[in-house]
Amino acid sequence: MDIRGKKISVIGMGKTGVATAEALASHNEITIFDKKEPLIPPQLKDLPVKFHLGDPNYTGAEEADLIIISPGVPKTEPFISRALAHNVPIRSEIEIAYKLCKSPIIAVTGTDGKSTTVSLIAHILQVAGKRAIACGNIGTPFISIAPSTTPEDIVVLEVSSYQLEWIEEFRPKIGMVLNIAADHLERYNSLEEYAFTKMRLFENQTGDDFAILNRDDETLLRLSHLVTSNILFFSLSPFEGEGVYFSQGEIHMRLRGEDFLFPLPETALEGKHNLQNMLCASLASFLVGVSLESISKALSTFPPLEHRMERIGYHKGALFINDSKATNPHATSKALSSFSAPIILIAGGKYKEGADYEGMFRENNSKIKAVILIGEASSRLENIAKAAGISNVYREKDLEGAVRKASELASPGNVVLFSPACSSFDMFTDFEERGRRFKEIFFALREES
Ligand code: UMA
Repeated sequence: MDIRGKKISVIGMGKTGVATAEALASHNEITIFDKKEPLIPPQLKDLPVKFHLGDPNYTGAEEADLIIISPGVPKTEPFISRALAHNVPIRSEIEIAYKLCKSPIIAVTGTDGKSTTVSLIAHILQVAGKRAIACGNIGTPFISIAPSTTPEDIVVLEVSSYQLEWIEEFRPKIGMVLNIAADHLERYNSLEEYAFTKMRLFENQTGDDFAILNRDDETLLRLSHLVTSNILFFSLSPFEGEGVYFSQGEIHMRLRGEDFLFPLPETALEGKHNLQNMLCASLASFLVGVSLESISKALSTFPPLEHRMERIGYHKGALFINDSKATNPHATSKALSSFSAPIILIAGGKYKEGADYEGMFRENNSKIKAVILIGEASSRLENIAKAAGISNVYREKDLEGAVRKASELASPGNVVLFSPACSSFDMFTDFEERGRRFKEIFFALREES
């Protein structure tokens, strides 16, 4: 679809909607709709953009040639059926950005590890002298960089299931799904529907493209028949077939029948989940021509991201870790499994319906010394933790109380892990604000003693 000159309704005036309006305003008639009344950002003030704010019905949104929908807007909003009844096409921002983009795309989706993997791939490519641009769900909307891309750049795009709901031709050169675990079940009717949405990443790929899938993930293995491009697997154990695996300290790749391997260097990334992220980032980089030597060098120089297993320091001999990005029990479980030392876990926030909290506590109960809970989910999580065999469970009214309690309970050699397993929206704007607050409290506490 050629969108120049079209009348477009942009739904949502967050990062996506603002970037979409900015990118398209000079050639299109744009109206932005938002159910709330956010402040109009300065970058839109001088553009020929109309605003329809504070109307939860988005009245008139369907009177357009095209609707571009923000990821946070669910498919159940009634204006969507009105628009479809009027044959008004609805697309996500990544679909429109894809059409404007001149670079090959490496797209990364999955429940956990997306941002780390995207940043890692971009880092490897940059170390190898390539022009890599990390964007998408990681925080910079794809459409904000797409118009200025060139065929020499490589876009490394973090994609959420929300963004895949309204694609049409979006086709990454390399796509990868890292894992599937129960998440966002308030938006999807089942885990299956969520997983199918993620697999849409591959729906337009052809025999010229690559699909990288986690062989250790049962759901992905089962859904791999949906892929029509070249499938490559990654795994933590050796397997026959094309892809990448880890064995005896080495990363092994097999491509077109040829074997390549290199020793895993010392890296700042901890845990099995990060090893998986390194495997698929290495494979994707190798596919776009980066040497094994450059990959190894880049793995050893990659700094961990803020709010993801971020070591913030020691207090009373205990190591404090900020893993605020862990917004579901799957991510927290992985964080817990990264340590052998006794762990004081600070968790809680907004409960994720349908997610496996019981499994998270049960699988790790022998190493959890205490659990400190905050937020809306705390009473439900307390019952679940106790039923899973954890006796030391405390509830605190806020994050500061939780950090103080953790410091009281901590002994030298312990790990205090802030990995909430819940979203942050009951107490904070987002996981970043939550993580920053955790760090502030930690540093203030250390200062006091
Ligand atoms: N809004 C409506 N109607 C709705 C929902 C929202 O009008 O039904 C309005 C809100 O009032 C607000 C705006 O839409 O003004 C917000 O839009 P949005 O929720 O789509 O958020 P953006 O600011 O555009 O950010 C989005 C992603 N947010 C979501 O998917 C919820 C960001 O991912 C992403 O970084 C950004 O685009 C750039 O691509 C965040 C996220 O939480 C980090 N993602 C989820 C995740 O990672 O689990 C999927």
